[in-house]
Amino acid sequence: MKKKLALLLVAAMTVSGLVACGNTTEEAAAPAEEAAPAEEEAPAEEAPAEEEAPAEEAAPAEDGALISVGFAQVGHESDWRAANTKNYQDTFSAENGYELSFVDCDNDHNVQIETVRGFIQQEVDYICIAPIQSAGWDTVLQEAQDAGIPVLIVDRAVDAADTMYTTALGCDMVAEGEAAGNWLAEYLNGEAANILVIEGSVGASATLGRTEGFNNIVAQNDNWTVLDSQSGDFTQAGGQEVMESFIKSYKDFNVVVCQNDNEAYGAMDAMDAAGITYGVDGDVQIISFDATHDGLQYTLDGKITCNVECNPLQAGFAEEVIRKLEAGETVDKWTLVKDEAFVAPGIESQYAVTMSQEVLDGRAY
Ligand code: GZL
Ligand code: ZN
Repeated sequence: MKKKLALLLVAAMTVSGLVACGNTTEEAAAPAEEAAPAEEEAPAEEAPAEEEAPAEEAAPAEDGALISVGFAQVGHESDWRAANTKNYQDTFSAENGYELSFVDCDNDHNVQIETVRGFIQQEVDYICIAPIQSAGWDTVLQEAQDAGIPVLIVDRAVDAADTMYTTALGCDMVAEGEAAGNWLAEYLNGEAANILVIEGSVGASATLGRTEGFNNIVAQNDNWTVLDSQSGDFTQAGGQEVMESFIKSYKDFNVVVCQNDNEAYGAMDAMDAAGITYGVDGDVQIISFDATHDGLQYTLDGKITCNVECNPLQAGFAEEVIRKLEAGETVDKWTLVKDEAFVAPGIESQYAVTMSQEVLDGRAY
């Protein structure tokens, strides 16, 4: 919204001989306009809807105009995603000077592509994309570039040249997979492992990276066997369904790797139903990813033995980039969101923090 009005202003000023500001993203100070209604977050159970929220009086940023940001979010598949969504909505608020168009793309790549096209037509100032899958982005990223709209790739990665977007930020998923593997090697201390893997959503960089990283360490341990590796789509139902099928096919497994906490909860339900014991005192060690609050509670309780964090509070990094671009500064191509790993009480590890109530109470999400 701001862009179109500002361009008109710039045109008017140029015609009248006034010099307009140089930077493409630096807009002439458009008068504080009635904030256009931002799309409300699609309620989790429905398909993403672009409902018109009632126009609300928004506190303008210092130069009087709201910065419009379109955010094409993966979906609402996990607790991690809910924390990530809330963090963006809290950060890109009207009182902070933003008009956020948020769309929950419900884990559907085609919906996500069309959502980004919608932001381009809307002429938002910035587009944030948390890509559901890594492949298939070149065309729409080119369209955004042709429209002169900076694109931030957030949380997950795209298989596109980094000249196709302004910046990317997120965790190092390969490092997360390797952290899980390194901890397991330390914990097993030479013992054999028969491993089942419940992968995340097919084609997601979080899945690809964690799988690659973990397998890098599997390759270093001759007495480890990955019996099977199936996608649980980062959901609890998916984790339970895959674990139930694993239990039918495999008897002698002693490690289950779940690529996020919600899958781990599903896997635990399936093992409970089959009378299979897990955790520090059980027959099966569970490795999980995300280290959400509930995931770390299970780790503190010794049910999940190792939990590799992936920090969802990333909106601040995105806002910092936008502020720099607004100020005409250059930005890094990549911002790493650091994370660490946690292990159940009683386990000492060079790769992970030993859980305690104090550690859990000190977590921000
Ligand atoms: C990781 C993120 C993943 C989480 C899952 O950065 O993309 O997606 O691990 C979420 O919980 O669904
Ligand atoms: Zn991560």
